[in-house]
Amino acid sequence: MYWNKLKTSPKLKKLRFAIIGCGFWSQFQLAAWLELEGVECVALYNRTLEKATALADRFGVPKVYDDIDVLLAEEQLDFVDIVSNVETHLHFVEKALQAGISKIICQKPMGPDLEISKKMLDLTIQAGADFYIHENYRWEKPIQQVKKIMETGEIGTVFKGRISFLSGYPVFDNQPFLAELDKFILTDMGSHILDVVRFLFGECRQLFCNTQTVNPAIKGEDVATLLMRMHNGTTVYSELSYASVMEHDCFTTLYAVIEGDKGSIALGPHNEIRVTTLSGTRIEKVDLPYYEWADPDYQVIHTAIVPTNQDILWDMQGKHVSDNRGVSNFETVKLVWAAYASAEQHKAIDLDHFA
Ligand code: 89V
Repeated sequence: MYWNKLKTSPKLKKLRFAIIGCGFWSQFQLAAWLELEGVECVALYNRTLEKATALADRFGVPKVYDDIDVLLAEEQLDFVDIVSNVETHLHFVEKALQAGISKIICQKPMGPDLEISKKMLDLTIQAGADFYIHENYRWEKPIQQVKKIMETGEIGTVFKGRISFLSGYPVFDNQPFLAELDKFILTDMGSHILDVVRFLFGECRQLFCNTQTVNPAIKGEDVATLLMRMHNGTTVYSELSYASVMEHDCFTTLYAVIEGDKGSIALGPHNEIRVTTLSGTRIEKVDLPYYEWADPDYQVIHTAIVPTNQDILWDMQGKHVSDNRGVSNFETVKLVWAAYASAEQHKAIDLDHFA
């Protein structure tokens, strides 16, 4: 499992990169890069320079810019890591390509809608650039462990799954722009959950989705419920909510129940996995790595940024092909927008004939 292989060769040349966007998420993204060998953050960009300066001072980054053109002209970069708001992703991808940068990482979701996401993917393919989407939930340690157990065959052939994210966490306090999105939970959290669905169960053939807005203070939907038929026949039910009051709040992990013909796997609170077969139930507790920079409220996902970055770095170094490449992540993007189409049209969407 990748979690056990986090090593890079110190002999390789360090890849020089810049972070574009110094909002809430950038401090964790940068701190996670600093856990790895083989990379060097040489510059930060933010349209408000003070934010870039504060981050640079904290992490010892030598240069800051509030003009992206100047940064791209002055710095010798191997890659850029775009951590800005989704509306600006295309703009910065275009800027990087124009500057001849051949490796681009961008936060999820790829773009603010399906068309712009497709445009980003096409532009990077046409330019021959390596394009990655920073998708970290499939790298959460409990999710990796669930996948590992599935692959042992202990629960037999999987026929059904449930993936849940039910939360009441005041996510808008740290990321106020989320309350302003016309499309909220499916783009912000659905991008993660549907990517995990693909990671665990393969590609989706058909889906049905219902969305609701429960919190009157936000623009977009905060509840989405999906039923999916996968290519291999597995049925997956997935529920996402930021309007839930639960005994065990999911933020920021996922709960899962996976059924096979010989047993079941349940991932629940406190990163505990319960595996049940006819012989009984055994319990595995997944211990997370500790990073002093990780916010305890976000511990599962913040600690997953490190293996995500490592996975992308290995791809950039030619060591393997990452599933976080844009071309693979676009399948997740399609699921998100098929879910909106289903909710709007009140009907199931056939993925083979979508986008
Ligand atoms: O993981 C994320 O993409 C974050 C949050 C947990 C708030 O949704 O935006």
